[in-house]
Amino acid sequence: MTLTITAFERSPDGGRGQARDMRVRWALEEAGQPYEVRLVSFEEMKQPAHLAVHPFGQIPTFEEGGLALFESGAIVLHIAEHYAGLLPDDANARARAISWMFCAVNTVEPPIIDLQVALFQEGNESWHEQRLPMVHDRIRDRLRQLSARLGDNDWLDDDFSAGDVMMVTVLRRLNRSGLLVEFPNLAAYVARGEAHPAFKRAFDAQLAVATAASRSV
Ligand code: GTB
Repeated sequence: MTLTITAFERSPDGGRGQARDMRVRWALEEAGQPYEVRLVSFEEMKQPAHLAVHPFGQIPTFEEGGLALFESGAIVLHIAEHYAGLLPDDANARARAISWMFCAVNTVEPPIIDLQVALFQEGNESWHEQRLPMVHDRIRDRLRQLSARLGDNDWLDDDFSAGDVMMVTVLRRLNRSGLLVEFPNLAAYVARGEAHPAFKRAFDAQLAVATAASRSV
């Protein structure tokens, strides 16, 4: 059965692997599952055909047989539950890995999204300069707590899991902020994730799309 995901035809990040198809690609690479990618433009995302799969007109989506999914966290969880390598067998360890997945999107990612909004949508507001330090500090609070929990461990729980796929891709969104380097164990954690061959394959695949798009301008 063909497994198809969607991604930006022209990602605004130019191939830095920041869009949320990256976490889905990485999970599929870890699981060793071949997949096809349907590239969509911003216009196509808002058309009925795409809205039928994604009610909010966004990427990524996942389609396999009669199943169509949206929400990157739900897609990664589905992949992790159906293929080996991303969730432990032990029931308690599995539940903890899923907690980390939710933590990544529900606790750590929201203040990071606030920063992207502040930088890319509020830059011309009169209060932008006053707001920015508060946004940075809210992220620092989360990073401090996460850093304390991670300590000297390689991964969030004992073994690498879908929780790490989600958390590493969320933390990578801070790559250009300078905030991650304030927490050396978190920077090293992200680097460990990025060193996974599966991560590299996923990264290269999305970069190839961006490179082809830039050539076709
Ligand atoms: N909660 C959903 C999920 O986790 O799947 C959020 C999906 C989402 O925000 N999708 C974005 C999208 O489709 C792409 S990933 N946006 C188009 C739209 O809403 O019209 C967010 C994203 C976009 C670009 C960068 N970047 O350029 O660095 C980074 C992240």
